[in-house]
Amino acid sequence: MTDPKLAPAVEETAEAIATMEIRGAATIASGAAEALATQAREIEADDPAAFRASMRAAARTLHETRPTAVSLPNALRYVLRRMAGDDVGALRRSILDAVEEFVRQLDRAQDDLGEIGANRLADGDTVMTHCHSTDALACVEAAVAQGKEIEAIVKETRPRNQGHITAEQLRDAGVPVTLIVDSAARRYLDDVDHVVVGADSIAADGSVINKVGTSGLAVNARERGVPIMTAAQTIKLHPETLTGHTVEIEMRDEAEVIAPDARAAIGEISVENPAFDVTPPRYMDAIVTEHGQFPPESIVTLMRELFGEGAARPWAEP
Ligand code: RUB
Repeated sequence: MTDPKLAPAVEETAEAIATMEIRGAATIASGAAEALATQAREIEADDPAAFRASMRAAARTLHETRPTAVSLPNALRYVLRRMAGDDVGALRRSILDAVEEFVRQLDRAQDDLGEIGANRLADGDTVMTHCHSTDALACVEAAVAQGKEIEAIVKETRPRNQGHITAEQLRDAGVPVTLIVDSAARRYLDDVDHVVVGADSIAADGSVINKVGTSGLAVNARERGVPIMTAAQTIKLHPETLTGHTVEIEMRDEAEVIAPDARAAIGEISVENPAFDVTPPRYMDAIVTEHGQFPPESIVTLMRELFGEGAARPWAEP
């Protein structure tokens, strides 16, 4: 049997996720869902079985791009689970409806968690950020919309400097921004009232998996007595950790850390480039979701409520 055909947009989205043109957990989730919608719209299938197989193939291609970003399988699972119908037309409609609902929920979740996170920030606060998280920014932006004056100290976040995106978006929101190198974070924590970070995924024990450097920042914030919150929609909760699986950390290209010629000039060295790290729950004050804020250790209750049915992998079915 030949492999089902993929819509060009699926390949393009997969490439954009792999190269991080589309990045950040929530944006990856909505990008992948939209790609499934395009697949459903554009692919000609002779019968329901061929349509279903083509949707699963599209989901597989998307899933392989950044396999440790849990929002990606959560998005694919949400859409494929709702694929239903006796003919191709009905199946197609079910996918398009599911994607529309998924993206709507994602937007609403971010607005809702932004309001909740904003309540933790006071007028006149200075926040420190790490990397670029749309969920974390939603909290700061909502605080500004509430009329609070907020300033930001933004870590550049090596190796890819996503802090620059944060700096630009905060400037656009009217927030005064000071950009610092990552290693200056502890020095500037003395000027900070609240650290706000996002999450790539959250484990059942309340561990926060986020851009590498988050755990060191959290430990330093605790040592300086500065509260730290993670803003994370429930799409970031990692259902497989409910059954004891550990979270795999994505290792990225070494060339992101050092250019090949500079590396060659140094001589024989090895280079490691983990994309994320794990912050144990004891270093995080709160996880803010669209369902409210939780001490990290109690996030498991919410996970059971939302993912009680487990973590199927519908894209892996033949
Ligand atoms: C991005 C990162 C973000 C989370 C949350 O890493 O760690 O903090 O993904 O983002 P990368 P959001 O740049 O490697 O994707 O809140 O936008 O979902």
